[in-house]
Amino acid sequence: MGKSIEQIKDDAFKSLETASDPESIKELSIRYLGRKGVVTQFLRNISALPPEERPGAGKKANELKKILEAAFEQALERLETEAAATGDRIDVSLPGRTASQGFLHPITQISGQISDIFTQMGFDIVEGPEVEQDFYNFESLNFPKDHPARDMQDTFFVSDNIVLRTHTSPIQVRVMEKRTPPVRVIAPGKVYRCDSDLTHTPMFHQVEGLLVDKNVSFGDLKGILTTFVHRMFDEDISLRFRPSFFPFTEPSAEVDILCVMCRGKGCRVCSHTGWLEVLGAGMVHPAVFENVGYDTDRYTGFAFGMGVERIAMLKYGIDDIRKFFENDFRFLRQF
Ligand code: 2NL
Repeated sequence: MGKSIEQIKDDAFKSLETASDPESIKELSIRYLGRKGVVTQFLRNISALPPEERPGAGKKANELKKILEAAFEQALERLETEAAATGDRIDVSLPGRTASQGFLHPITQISGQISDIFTQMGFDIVEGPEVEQDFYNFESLNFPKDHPARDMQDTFFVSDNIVLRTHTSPIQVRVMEKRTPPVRVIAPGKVYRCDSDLTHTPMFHQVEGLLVDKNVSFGDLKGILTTFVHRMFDEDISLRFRPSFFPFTEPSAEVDILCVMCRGKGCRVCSHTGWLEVLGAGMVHPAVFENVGYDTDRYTGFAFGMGVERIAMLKYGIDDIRKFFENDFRFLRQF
């Protein structure tokens, strides 16, 4: 037979003296008391001893088993108390790790600011489908059948009769079908055009507005848009209403502001004109009112539209629209 119980005990205590961490104490416990451990093997081999030695050896081995169990447990407890008293305490003076806070995308922020300015002036926010029927996107808005905007080049066709909306005007047509004047709504949302360069992306955001009532004049349109521009950009920036054309308004105008970069002197941003185009607008064309069943003798109205990316680019002096869609955090977190 191998080592005596006394030798095993000496070995075990010597090893325990040098064990300095919980891992090695657990290993020792397995080495001596585990299923294939030294003490366990000893007890198993007792039957091989001469009969008269068996009771004494069995008793001693069982005692050693109890002694070692207690010794290992004590050693573990001692290490834990030491650790708690020294190394592993929490250092309450360490600076904490701050959780980074999320923020809205700049386009969402600007779109929200635009909506806020108009809701303060009594406009309701309305939404509608991004996949639209030809009637709501073009026909009802007085686009002739052969108008270039209907072309494959500008419009994403889903089928002959179904398109991705190219503006948010169809939302307002749907509102006019449902409500009788007075109507005062703004329609923000995503729009789609087959176009891609420095200032165009295939999807962009638009806010359109519509006001219909008795005796609505072009002067009312100028007042509302002047207030909007002053709140959006700068309380005393100059505006300019320039004659233009849209199928759905008559008369139509494009609205410019004095260049925010050079204040009218002429620079690269305003292509040396001194002015920046921010909006399109006009008095709703009678044909549009007829298409939704409004009495053109009783009601007049104005409408306007703007690109949210364009407003954001002018406000922040950004020259490439694609920056809004690249999701580069270093760009986005500046706003
Ligand atoms: C632009 C120009 C405009 C409208 C949008 C409109 C809507 C209805 C009836 C008549 Cl339901 N007009 N919308 C009117 C004039 C201009 O947008 O430059 N948008 C980015």
